[in-house]
Amino acid sequence: MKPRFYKLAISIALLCAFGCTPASTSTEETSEQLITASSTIRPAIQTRSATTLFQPTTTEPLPEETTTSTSKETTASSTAPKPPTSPSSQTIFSVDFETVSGPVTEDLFARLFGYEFDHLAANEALTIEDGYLKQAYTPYEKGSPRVSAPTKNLPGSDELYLTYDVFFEPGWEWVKGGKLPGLAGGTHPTGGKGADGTDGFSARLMWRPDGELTVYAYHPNRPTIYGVGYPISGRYEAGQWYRIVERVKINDKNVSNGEVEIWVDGEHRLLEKDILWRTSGDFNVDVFLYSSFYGGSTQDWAPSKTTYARFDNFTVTTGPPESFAR
Ligand SMILES: [Ca+2]
Repeated sequence: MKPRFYKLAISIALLCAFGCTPASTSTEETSEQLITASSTIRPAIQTRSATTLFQPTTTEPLPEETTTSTSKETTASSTAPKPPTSPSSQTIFSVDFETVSGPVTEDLFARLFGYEFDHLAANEALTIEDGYLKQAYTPYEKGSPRVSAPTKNLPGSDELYLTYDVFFEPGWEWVKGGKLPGLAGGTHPTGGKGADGTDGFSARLMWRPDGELTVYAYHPNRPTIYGVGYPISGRYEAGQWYRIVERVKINDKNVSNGEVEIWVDGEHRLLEKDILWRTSGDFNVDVFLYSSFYGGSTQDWAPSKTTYARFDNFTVTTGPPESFAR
């Protein structure tokens, strides 16, 4: 068995060990019902200082992993390595939602982030209140409406870090899973299309049943047309903030040496190596992909009622962020 398929088999086995169906590693998505709109927001390449960053606070440790994990993962312990630091890390954008409140329009979204977005679909689900971004997830026949906003013109890099805080409000339902923001490149493919190595990739996160998280990746070596899951160790709960840091490193063209790495509240939770994000494609890590919805594409992915999640402190940096914990 080739090493790549062996690794994918491990990933699939892990997901299924957590109680999912085999289909869960290739979550069905519909084409994402995007509402395309043009925008005339100022061009990109705006570097902001990291002055809005945050004081670390003490947090309760995450629940211990209760099942097997891959050997690549680092479990939390007092001897775990500290997150990396880099004095040369530059902030591409940092958004803390402290200056405005109310409904989120496409123009407001672009102004806050300082970047034009390819589109902002289903933005009526988004509001800003009390210094964070709040998303409503309304049940419908395919999960919940696809709220999606990929940046345009983000300065590309062979490696970027995305940091954000997420809080699933009390009453949250995990159901079968749904999408969370992540880094991407090129045409930022999702929805069972693209990612043939020449066009682009995506590396969003997902929540999974019972509070598990995974990286949900589109790249040319995935086993189906849908994304492949790389489970993030730990189990997460509604009613508390988590800080996610995602590092994505592009691969050398046609060489399987790309990576994705995840920390949660400063604890190292995933390092997936040997990824082929691109073959000959002329793109790198150059998209922040806001994307969040329940699904899947069938009714059984939908929550039983409208649920809510909060997001805060979206930051993209060229190196490790200033703080890995809230
Ligand atoms: Ca805030």
